[in-house]
Amino acid sequence: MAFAILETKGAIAVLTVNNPKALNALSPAVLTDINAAIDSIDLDTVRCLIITGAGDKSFVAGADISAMVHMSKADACAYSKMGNDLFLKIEALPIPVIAAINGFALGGGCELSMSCDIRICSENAMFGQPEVQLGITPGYGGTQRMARLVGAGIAKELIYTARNMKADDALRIGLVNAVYPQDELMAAAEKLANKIAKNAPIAVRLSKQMINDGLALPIAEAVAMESNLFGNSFETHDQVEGMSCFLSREKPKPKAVFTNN
Ligand code: DAK
Repeated sequence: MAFAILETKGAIAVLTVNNPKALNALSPAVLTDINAAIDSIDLDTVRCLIITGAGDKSFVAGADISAMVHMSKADACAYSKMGNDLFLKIEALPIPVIAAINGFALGGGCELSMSCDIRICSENAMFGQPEVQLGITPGYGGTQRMARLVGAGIAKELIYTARNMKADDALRIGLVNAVYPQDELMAAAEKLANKIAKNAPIAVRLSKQMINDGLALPIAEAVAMESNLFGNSFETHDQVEGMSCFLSREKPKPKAVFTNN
């Protein structure tokens, strides 16, 4: 049985983390299968990826506690690197990634969602970084991405208290963009993904790169980087088509297959 299922639907793909017996917890085998599924995405045709969890109870209930219980310090570092390398790959994937959070997003599950570009969730979603309750720290980027997404004060409260947070609170602090009834979540995720997929792919990819790279830079360097990359969307099919169609009041047709021009 694959612990990650990849389904392509036209210009979008859906990756389902599939370890339902353990509420989709991230064992090393699950991480390996997610990694392989990500590597198998055809980035020439797929323009947006959705990540969700199997079933209607859990997105991902964290790193697999049974796999960690007897780990040495060296094992723990290797396990942390395995997850961190994967989450960095998701964060840097050229196409946007939407987390469709359909239940528990705890520990490594919350961290997985934070490596995605956009988070939306179901009404029963539950977020948290419970690691300090288990005698460990977040190990898949939680201390870093949570603080960047919702601010250091709220991130510190959530991480130090290990408390769980419901969907409406996650919406209030900006951890998720929207909350839907469970049975409407995937349709909403696909609608959002298709809206992104309809836009010029080079411009969308560049925008992702600019936002991600710029967040790590002082503002003057960040806008200089934006100016440099801005030119890369010019002289492309979609720039010529998009602008000339605007002027002639026609509907632009972005290219079906990704190429560098
Ligand atoms: N790992 C392993 N199994 C898990 C699991 C997890 N994180 N979460 C749930 N399960 C398993 C349960 O053991 C149970 O298995 P069986 O007993 O049926 O065999 C099954 O899923 C169903 O769970 P429950 O029976 O507990 O279901 P409930 O509805 O009663 O409760 C729950 C749901 C999500 C509230 C509860 O399962 C729970 O509290 N789960 C643990 C949540 C958690 O603490 N997650 C954070 C894990 S720590 C690092 C690398 C990574 C990390 C840290 C450091 N380095 C190496 C430095 C990340 C750490 C984490 O993510």
